[in-house]
Amino acid sequence: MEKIKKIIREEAPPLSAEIKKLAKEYGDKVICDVTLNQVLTGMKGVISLLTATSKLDPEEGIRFRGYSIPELQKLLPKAEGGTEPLPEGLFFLMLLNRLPTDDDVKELSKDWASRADVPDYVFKIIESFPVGSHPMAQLTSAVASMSIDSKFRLAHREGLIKKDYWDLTYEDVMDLIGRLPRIAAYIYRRNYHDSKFIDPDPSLDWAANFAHMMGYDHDEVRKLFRLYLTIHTDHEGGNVSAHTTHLVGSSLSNPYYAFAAGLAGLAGPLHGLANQEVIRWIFHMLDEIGTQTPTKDQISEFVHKTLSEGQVVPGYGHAVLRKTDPRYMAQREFALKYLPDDPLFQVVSHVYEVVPPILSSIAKIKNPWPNVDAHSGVLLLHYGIKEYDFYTALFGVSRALGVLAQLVWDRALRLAIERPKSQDLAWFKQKVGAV
Ligand code: CMX
Repeated sequence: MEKIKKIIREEAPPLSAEIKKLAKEYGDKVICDVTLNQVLTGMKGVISLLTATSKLDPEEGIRFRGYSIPELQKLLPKAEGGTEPLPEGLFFLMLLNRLPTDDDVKELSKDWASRADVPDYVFKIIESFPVGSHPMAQLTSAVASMSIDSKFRLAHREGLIKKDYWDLTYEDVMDLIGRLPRIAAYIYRRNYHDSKFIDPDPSLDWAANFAHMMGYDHDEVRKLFRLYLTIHTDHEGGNVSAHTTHLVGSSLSNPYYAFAAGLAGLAGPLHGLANQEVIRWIFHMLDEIGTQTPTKDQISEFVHKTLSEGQVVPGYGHAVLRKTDPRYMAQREFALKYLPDDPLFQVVSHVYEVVPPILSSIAKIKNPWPNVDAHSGVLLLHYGIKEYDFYTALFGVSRALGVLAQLVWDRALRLAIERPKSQDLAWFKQKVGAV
């Protein structure tokens, strides 16, 4: 989209100059002390990344370029007759730091649709996986494979100059976002629907088209997909999928490699895979208790059992958040509106009442509240998307929008290759005076 490129072309040089000036004048200022505990617990709270697209407050939750989820639900353009924001609009906001008009969003939809053709070799790679293979393995490989066509990679080989890095990165990012729903839907239909593939409908918006290619054309599913693919996009820069995409991209690896690496990180059970684990855990609980309508006491007993077996309660806790995740609340509100009587939603609601007090009583757990993954599965199940090992792929398609918008700015601002310093245990012991 020429309008997007024009804005980046105009805004990147002064911003880049501002960063250089800041570094020159204040580069020696200390901005963050680091304790041994922080090093040993995954660098929590160590401020070491420059991310523009979103910011996470422990109490309030995520804000995308300053806007909370309820604000975005009001302010972002919606599909005709739709109630939920279109993910296209959030991408525009994250990328350009301004709210899009209805026309901006329509144009973006069209642009992505025009880039949605997936090369045949990608389908062949997916076909080479045994049917039933985990969708994240297939999606990661499919995305990585497209690096052979990366416009950035090919131009870099021909001597692309630094100030144009962002332009070709942008082209790859837009191609990748355009293709992702088609690829994910192909994996879905092949794994679970006897390879009965459904052609894209380019007249639909990005989210509705994705639902359509998966086989779901119900108006409420479209609404759910728009919401789902909006709220999962970004969670500032330090989470595993965002940080990995940034880190790998910092070596000038092309966007396909960088995002494939991010997807591999998302596929861990402590991160995005938790959305499938939540449903697996709930089904296991219902099986074991022997009812679809467990009481709170029965749920409590099962939670204690999970903990006593040394397992985590999936969907609860967070590295940064210290309150209920607003992404959980947005999904709960959707459920209250569209599926208040769904029996599984009742179970999820009971779990929400039972789990926080139990986790709060365990001193080491810093956040007893639910995160985004505690709620997403029940909504998908309600509409018949029951293949829960696909859920992380849905998360991944959404996550592309945030981390790839940031990747464009990483290149536009020419952020440096990442290279923190590591030390061995002896060094740390000496440093803190433990020897
Ligand atoms: N159930 C049981 N124990 C939990 C827990 C939970 N839901 N959340 C944290 N803990 C435990 C940790 O495992 C850790 O135990 P050890 O010291 O024995 O290793 C201890 O409490 C301290 O953890 P923390 O500082 O509170 O949390 P972390 O920042 O280390 O981890 C997270 C955060 C999300 C990985 C963790 O809360 C967890 O495992 N939750 C369940 C999995 C989950 O829902 N992940 C999805 C997160 C959202 C996303 O990225 O998609």
